[in-house]
Amino acid sequence: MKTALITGITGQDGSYLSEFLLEKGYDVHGTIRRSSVDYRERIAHLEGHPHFHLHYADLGDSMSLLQVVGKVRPDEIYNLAAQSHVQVSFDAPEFTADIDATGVLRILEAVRQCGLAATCRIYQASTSELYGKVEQVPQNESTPFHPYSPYAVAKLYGYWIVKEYREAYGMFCCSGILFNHESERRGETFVTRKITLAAARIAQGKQDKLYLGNLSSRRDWGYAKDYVECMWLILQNERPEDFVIATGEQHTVREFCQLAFRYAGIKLRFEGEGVHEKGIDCATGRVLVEVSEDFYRPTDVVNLWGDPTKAQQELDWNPTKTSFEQLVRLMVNADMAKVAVERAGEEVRTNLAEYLEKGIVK
Ligand code: NAP
Ligand code: G4F
Repeated sequence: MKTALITGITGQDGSYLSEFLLEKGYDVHGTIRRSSVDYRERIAHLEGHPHFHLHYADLGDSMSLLQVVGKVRPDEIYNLAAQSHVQVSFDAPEFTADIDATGVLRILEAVRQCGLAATCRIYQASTSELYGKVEQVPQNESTPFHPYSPYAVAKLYGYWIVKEYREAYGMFCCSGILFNHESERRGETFVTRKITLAAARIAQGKQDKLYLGNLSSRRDWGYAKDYVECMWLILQNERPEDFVIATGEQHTVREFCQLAFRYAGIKLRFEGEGVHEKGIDCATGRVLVEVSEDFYRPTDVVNLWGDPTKAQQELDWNPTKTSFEQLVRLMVNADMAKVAVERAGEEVRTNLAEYLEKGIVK
């Protein structure tokens, strides 16, 4: 039985990767952080599984990493932990650098210090944000990098230090340059999930309006569940190499928004430009989407479009397993159900309060 260690196991990708590796028969270990609130929602269903184990560690704390790597002695490490929000990296650039850049070095050194350099394979969660102010479309493994946020600059260090350890010490460590991947488990402040949740709430009368930033920004959006398979394939490859993981298809935030609202039962038309652009409900004339400068970034990456040819040919990976339309639909369906359950809960609470007040129930 192979042993895997996943940092960032509570995140979107960590949860799907755990399920995938457990299905493959791995003993899965993950690192978690102490929090005053419950943040293990995405992995709650796995707790109690005989091959699923959690350990406290932080990417900012070398001692904790040394301890967990030394104890677990993994065959494979998937370093998914990161401050992963680009906009937040402008507000917390030093923290982002510590975790997303130096944190990668801490993992590599922990593996070396524990005497596992020759046996442990390491996957680093790199990103299409490295292409930043893009110099070529679509982007592949040879496209020049031009990072365009504190997050991307930190991730660029992660990319290069992985390459350095591969060349200097012969370690099997690789970066997956992953383009945006989404799911019903995506964090609620990333644009796709923010849209699907708002569309569901607006459709069910629980929200009036959605405020967004740059509607013309383009992304190559894939399904997270399909992408974790590729992380694994990268570590099963004969040689340690870096791969671009993307669908090869590009859409604007505006297109995502229009489709999400359509699946929630609302036909939107967009009018105006820049901060004055609005998304209007064709049936009622109500303005449902507005632009707010609060969601503009000091520098924004606006043209990401990946070329997954290398992963297709060398890893035999299928980039179009889940289409863009299927992705948007499954996210909207999940949020429609989530909002319906919340509404039902509210109704039960309101009725119960009324019954208690009237003495109908005691
Ligand atoms: P996510 O949902 O934001 O999850 C991030 C994970 O990192 C969480 O488990 C978080 O733990 C953990 N973490 C944050 N700071 C940490 C620290 N100081 N020490 C230990 N753990 C820490 O991100 P994701 O979407 O799953 O992405 C996974 C990785 O892929 C990230 O490295 C991200 O930068 C990268 N990536 C993502 C995409 C994408 O489109 N999703 C694309 C390219 C690359 P808590 O739950 O405790 O906060
Ligand atoms: O959903 P986003 O916040 O994702 P972003 O910045 O592309 O980063 C994600 O993908 C990267 C891979 O390329 C990962 F490395 C990273 O960890 C993360 O998972 O924003 C997408 C686009 C941006 O151009 C942004 O300006 O959507 C635009 N946008 C427009 N309105 C918005 C909003 N983004 C957010 N978060 N919120 C808005 O209201």
